[in-house]
Amino acid sequence: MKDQKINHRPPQSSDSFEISTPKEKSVGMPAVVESLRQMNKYMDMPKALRASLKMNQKGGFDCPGCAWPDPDDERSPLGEYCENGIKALAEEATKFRANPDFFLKHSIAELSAMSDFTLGKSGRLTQPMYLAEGDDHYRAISWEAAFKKMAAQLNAVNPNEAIFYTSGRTSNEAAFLYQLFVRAYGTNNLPDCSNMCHESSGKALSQTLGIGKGSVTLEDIHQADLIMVMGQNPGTNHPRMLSALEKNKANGGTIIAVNPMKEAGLVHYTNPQKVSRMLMGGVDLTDLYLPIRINGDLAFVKALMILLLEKEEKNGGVFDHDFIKAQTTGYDEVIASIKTADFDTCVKESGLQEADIRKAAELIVANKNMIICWAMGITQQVNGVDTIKEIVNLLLLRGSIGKSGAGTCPVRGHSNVQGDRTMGIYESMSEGFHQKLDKAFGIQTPREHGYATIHAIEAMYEKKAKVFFAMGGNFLSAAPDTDYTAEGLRNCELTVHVSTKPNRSHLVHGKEAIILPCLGRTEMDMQASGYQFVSVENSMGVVHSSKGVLSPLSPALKSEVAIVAGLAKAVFANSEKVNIDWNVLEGDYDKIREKIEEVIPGFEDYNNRVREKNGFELPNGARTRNFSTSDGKAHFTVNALPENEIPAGHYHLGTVRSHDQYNTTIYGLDDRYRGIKNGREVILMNKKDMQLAGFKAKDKVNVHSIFKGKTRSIFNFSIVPYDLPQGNLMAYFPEANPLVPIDSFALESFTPVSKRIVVKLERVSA
Ligand SMILES: Nc1nc2c(c(=O)[nH]1)N[C@H]1C(S)=C(S)[C@@H](COP(=O)(O)OP(=O)(O)OC[C@H]3O[C@@H](n4cnc5c(=O)[nH]c(N)nc54)[C@H](O)[C@@H]3O)O[C@H]1N2
Ligand SMILES: Nc1nc2c(c(=O)[nH]1)N[C@H]1C(S)=C(S)[C@@H](COP(=O)(O)OP(=O)(O)OC[C@H]3O[C@@H](n4cnc5c(=O)[nH]c(N)nc54)[C@H](O)[C@@H]3O)O[C@H]1N2
Ligand SMILES: [Mo]
Repeated sequence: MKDQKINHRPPQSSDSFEISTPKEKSVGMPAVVESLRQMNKYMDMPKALRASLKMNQKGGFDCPGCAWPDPDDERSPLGEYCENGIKALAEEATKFRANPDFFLKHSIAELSAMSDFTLGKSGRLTQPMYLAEGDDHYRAISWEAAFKKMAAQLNAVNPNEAIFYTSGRTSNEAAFLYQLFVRAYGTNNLPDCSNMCHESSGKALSQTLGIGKGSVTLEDIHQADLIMVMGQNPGTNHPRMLSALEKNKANGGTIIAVNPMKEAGLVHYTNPQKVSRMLMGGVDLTDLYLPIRINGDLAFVKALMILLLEKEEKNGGVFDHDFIKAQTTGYDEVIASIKTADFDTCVKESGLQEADIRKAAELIVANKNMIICWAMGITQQVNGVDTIKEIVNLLLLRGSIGKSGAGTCPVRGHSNVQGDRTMGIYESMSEGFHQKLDKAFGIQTPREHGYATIHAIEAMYEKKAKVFFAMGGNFLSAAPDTDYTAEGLRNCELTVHVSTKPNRSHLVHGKEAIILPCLGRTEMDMQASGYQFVSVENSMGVVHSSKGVLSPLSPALKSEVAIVAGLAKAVFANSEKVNIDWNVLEGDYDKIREKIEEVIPGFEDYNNRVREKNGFELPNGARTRNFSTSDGKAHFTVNALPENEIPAGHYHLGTVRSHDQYNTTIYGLDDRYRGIKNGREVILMNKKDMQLAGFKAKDKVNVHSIFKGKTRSIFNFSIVPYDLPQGNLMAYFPEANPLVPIDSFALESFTPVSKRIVVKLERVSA
């Protein structure tokens, strides 16, 4: 068994699949049926119903899915849930168990031969598991022994040789305690999933508007005159956003969607919680759909600005001069750059029809208050930071910031990814933060910046890091360049994962490996002082509580807070420098919140305000036109057009989520809206491109990504004809991750370029 190869790439999930016409309508009855089917298949039904009624309800738990906010007053009695929220629930509260017997039955090699779908469906982890050096099976271990082993290893290395990753589901309380432990231990190596996600937004927004978060509230979305949704697929990834867009339409709003793919959720929506809407057949959401070429967004926004300037110079009234004069800098420079930009080049680079861009400009001028929403189609590009700065330019010209119905809306992914960052999960926190943390706990934390994700992978690959600890997530599969990342993890002395379910990162391990099973959001968290709740921050900066309702599926599960505290106690058992009472913090989360209040601005009176019905809003300068930049003004910036040219015979490939997955967790093998059934190893391709290259539907190809002289490949993927701009291809994340080069990242934010991989296709002969 020992020398059997461990698959670090996901094996084929299915070898037969069907293609049908993509849908133009989303949600409605099929979504309700699918939710029930998932609950029925993976959960005990009474438990499932009880839990679903508590999801996103006051006093209940926050959906473990996305970070979209909940409405204050109008939560549906059916539960403020959505199809993909239910799938997230069914996944976490599953009736299946990956218990010690499961690991005794299957060696690591056998587990790695399972597809991601099968592996995930094996169920919830129930016991801490340990893989000894040279062993081929994980075996049950006690918590105490696990903490001891980790502490011994952590105390044997230099703290900067250890890496502490966080995925974005971790609560504020757990995240704060975790970063405290890591910094008290002696490093700022705190990479997180945000590095691969909205880091470009954070960088661009903090430079231009003085805050790395979006500026709008849910009410703004309802009230905006115009919403432009760029590089985002809310029908699948933020389904509750659709009911906010529906409300915007009902209030007379206009929606523009900018996306290479015509996503069903953006086109038409039937609200599943309103019987009348189900009978009436729903609403058309998007007024203007712009099938942009991959990474054509910056050119598109520039083209819009050229047209707006023309209109401004002709008739006036387009730019908000009062605002611009009083509260911005860089206006003259940006106008000068717009004047020298070439409109035809911008049109060509965007891949859009000139008439469509003119229509969009007219809609912008006709509608006073504008919000721009965006997600991964914008951030995961080499020039992602610049594109977002260009988006800010457009909003600033219109004065569309810091007033009702206007502003920036980066739509966050994981349900507490924004909160984790607020809590200090970041490799380079400010000096002010460190000083307060030091004072609150009587410690001296290191100031040297740590590794973000890409640098952490490189450090492991180069053997500069020896311990990898992950608070949630599935680092191997989520990270770029799967083969390279796998080698990095294998170079470690110890890899540890705090997880709810088995995933591929458990199988591609260091010399020793540990899996620590934790409570999920849905489960009751009992500690010394009693029943605990945690808190999370949604995409719009509202902090609110989340309380699990289901009894934990195994008595051995620990909360993430208890795991951090347990590890800290073991690591600092003989420490003279760190003298923190971890038991007090673990036993009563109010005590952690008191400390958060001491260290992090905006959390005054945390324990009282978090108990209020709708939680509380964190301060947000951009929302009130108080820009916390160096000069207190919003900054216009000049951003060059990116270089998108590729040699003949090459394509741009983007990686996206199907309707049946949560990042690397595969719920099922279908992508209902896109008409793909029972298959994930697919390459979506324009029909004309297929003809030109001589491909038929379902032809098999190997895909080669060529970057800086190195070729990376994936094999035996099937061509699916799809309505995409010519020259653009799409495939699913994580199957296509081996193609994303480790050294291809967004400038300034170091976000892997997952949306524009330069590839060639090679036919696989039958
Ligand atoms: N059910 C479910 N919910 C989720 C997730 C999930 O996996 N499943 N993941 C969560 C996470 S962590 C995140 S970050 C979010 C992700 O949410 P999204 O950003 O919506 O996720 P992606 O599937 O990456 O989709 C990106 C969209 O951008 C488009 N696109 C690709 N390239 C370009 C481009 O160059 N320009 C433009 N304008 N568009 C482009 C794609 O066609 C696609 O519609 O969702 C969160 N919610
Ligand atoms: N090619 C490509 N790569 C990408 C992307 C892309 O669009 N294309 N998107 C990127 C983005 S936006 C993101 S955010 C990252 C996501 O990266 P990650 O956050 O690392 O990945 P997930 O798949 O969300 O993690 C799933 C695992 O988390 C664990 N888990 C679930 N719930 C909990 C919990 O409550 N507590 C704990 N401790 N563990 C839990 C389970 O064991 C599960 O297997 O991937 C990035 N990678
Ligand atoms: Mo994300």
